[in-house]
Amino acid sequence: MPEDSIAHIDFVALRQKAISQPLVKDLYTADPSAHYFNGKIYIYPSHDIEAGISFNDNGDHFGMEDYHVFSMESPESDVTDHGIALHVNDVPWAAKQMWAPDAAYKNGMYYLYFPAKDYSGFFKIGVAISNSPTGPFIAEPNPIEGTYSIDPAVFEDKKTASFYLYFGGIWGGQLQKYRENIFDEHHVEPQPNELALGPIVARLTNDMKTLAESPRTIQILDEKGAPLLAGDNERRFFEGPWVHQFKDKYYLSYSTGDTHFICYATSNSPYGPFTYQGRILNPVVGWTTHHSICEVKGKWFLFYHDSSLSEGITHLRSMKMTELHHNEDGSIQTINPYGA
Ligand code: FUB
Repeated sequence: MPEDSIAHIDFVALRQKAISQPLVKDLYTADPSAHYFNGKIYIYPSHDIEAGISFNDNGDHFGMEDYHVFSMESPESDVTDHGIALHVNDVPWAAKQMWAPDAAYKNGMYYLYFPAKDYSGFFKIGVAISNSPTGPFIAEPNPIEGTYSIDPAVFEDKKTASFYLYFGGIWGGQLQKYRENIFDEHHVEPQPNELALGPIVARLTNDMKTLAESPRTIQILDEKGAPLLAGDNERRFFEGPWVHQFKDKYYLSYSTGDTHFICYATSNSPYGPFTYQGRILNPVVGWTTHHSICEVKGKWFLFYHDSSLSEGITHLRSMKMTELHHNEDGSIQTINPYGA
């Protein structure tokens, strides 16, 4: 929901209508990436703060500095805050803006993937490692070579025992400055009748610390097999890619940014192309919408955020969760965050 439409919102009524309440109320948390590791739910969100920078399309007001990790014994249980797991001051290459992270588990070790701006102002993606899901995580000295932009999400393909890193976001996320992995300051978002930009994917090496291949752009197709155009703002990729698997299909879900939907597309391959299927989440209060999808004991959950606790302050968000339902044919039921 855009900022200019919040002036008339009755937040008390809206919070009562909301289908779920913030998981945490003493901190602002956003972009929750949830995983079921060793019988427990772990959530890796952004930690929103008031950085004192006014709103702009570059997202400079998202001035986050650290990450906390949260856990839940079950979907119904209380949330435990495990404190600071990584701070920007402990990442040699990162200057600022610790945006949406994700985590992965492999062979007894936990890997936290995070974007931040380097000292030249470019977003890169780093990895930090711990032997505990709650950290503290020790950052590698340099960002992962070949990465750029924001919103890392790691998908483990259990069929092939491979891990894939997805990333990308336009506008403040800088993806529009790249074509075929090459940066050019003059590149801008494509014109409405040109092909939309897609999220980026690359398989990770066995040690989880580097890319095993050159990153490739994912195409999202419409129902006729034509790639989505940049002017198709209600369906095209903007930021926040996430991949999950359901009944042998790969599901790519993402935010449409300026139209504020979480949408999804499906494929037979983790590299795509993915075919657009529909909406998972209708707009929430606040400009951004960002999610993850996690299976817990045969039930599926959507983790997302909104700005209703801060009464619409777009960079002070609260993570939430609600059950997500796949239909028999594999389609996902659209969720209305404030009821029907
Ligand atoms: O939290 C900062 C940015 O806002 C994220 O990286 C985007 O996905 C959006 O949620």
